[in-house]
Amino acid sequence: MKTLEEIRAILSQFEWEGSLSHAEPFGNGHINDTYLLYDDNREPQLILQRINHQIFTRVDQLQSNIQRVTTHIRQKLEARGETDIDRKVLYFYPTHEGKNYYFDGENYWRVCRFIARSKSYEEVTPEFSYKAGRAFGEFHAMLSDLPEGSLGETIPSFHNMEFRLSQFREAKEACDSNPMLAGRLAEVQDLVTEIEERVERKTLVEAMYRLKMIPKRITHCDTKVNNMLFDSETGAFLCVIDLDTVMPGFVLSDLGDFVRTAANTGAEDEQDLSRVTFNRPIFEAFTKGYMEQAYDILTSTEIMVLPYGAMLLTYMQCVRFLTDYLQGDTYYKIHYPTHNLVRARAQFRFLQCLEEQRKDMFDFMTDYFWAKTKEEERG
Ligand code: ADP
Ligand code: GN1
Ligand code: MG
Repeated sequence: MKTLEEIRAILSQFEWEGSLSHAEPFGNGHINDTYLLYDDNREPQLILQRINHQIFTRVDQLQSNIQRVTTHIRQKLEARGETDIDRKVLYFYPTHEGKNYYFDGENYWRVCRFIARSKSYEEVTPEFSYKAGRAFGEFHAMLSDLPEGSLGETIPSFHNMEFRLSQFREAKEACDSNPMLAGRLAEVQDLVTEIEERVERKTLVEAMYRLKMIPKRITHCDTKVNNMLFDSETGAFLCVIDLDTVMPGFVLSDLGDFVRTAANTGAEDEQDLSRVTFNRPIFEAFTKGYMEQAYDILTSTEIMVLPYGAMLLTYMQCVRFLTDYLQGDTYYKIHYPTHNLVRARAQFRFLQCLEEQRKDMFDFMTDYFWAKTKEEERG
């Protein structure tokens, strides 16, 4: 935790005119450090973030992606005469040198305007899920006309399941030969077997991409339920946040990560696995909202494989948490020694719940598509 004086010194590098009364740590992120900063009137004004450059090694690329995306969205909102735009798209303050981050010789910092009277949620109702679906559908649609190549990968192969599995296998081998960690591999053998049994099905998307059956588009790649802001008074959707991982990817990833976090009745790191169940109405509401906004930009193959995203992203997260556990917890922030293992087991339990209702999810998608096709045929 930085002191107020240290925070003031960082802030003095940015084009923000005001004075700071206090700062507090904010949010539940696993990667960056977030602070909420208050002005002299004790009003929250700014979000200060330390970008974890061990993980985001391409800070320049990352900040330029964010700039590109927020500028593009702002232009679209202005063009359609939207009001209250400063609460509907993030704004990052430039430094006095005109850069969108500041390097203090050790850490990278950025400062963003705090969106007043906003709230993020860890749990949502179907009504909110529908709004979230519309929000992410609109997010994809608004960014669909950015020229190819305008955004780079902030973390190479970020949602590539083949890559995540190769990291997992390397972690297993390294763990096996590390006396400090060897007990961990024996402890997770059951989970390793379950993961290996599913490998073929879970690498399908990459194969489809190589065969040009589905495209990559600009996607968010971290559509956790708490990465969107709603108006705390009216409940209206305001803004998509946490844009570090916006990059070319598959739209099914974004549906998948939302379902993984919002449609799980348990926590991401749930210890009591009986609390982990699949709340299907959350999936259905999100999908409906999403399709209303994104239908026109998607191909029929992309639409038909969307539900697969829920299974894929849950599986991927299970593999990623387990990999980190086998590597000695170097990636995700943990709050106790077995935290990553608990997370991996909770993700696996949720995957099983999704697999049990896999057919219902695909039926829902097919029915939606069928109805939509009929509607179009009728004109
Ligand atoms: P992390 O990488 O830690 O997940 P986020 O950018 O998601 O960082 O921020 C953490 C939390 O802070 C969010 O869930 C949200 O509640 C809040 N938050 C982030 N940015 C803003 C903002 N500009 N205005 C208001 N709240 C914000
Ligand atoms: C990380 O920073 P945060 O908590 O929004 C991670 C995501 C994972 C998520 C799991 C850059 O996101 O990919 O899905 O934790 N971000 C990165 O909760 O790895
Ligand atoms: Mg976040």
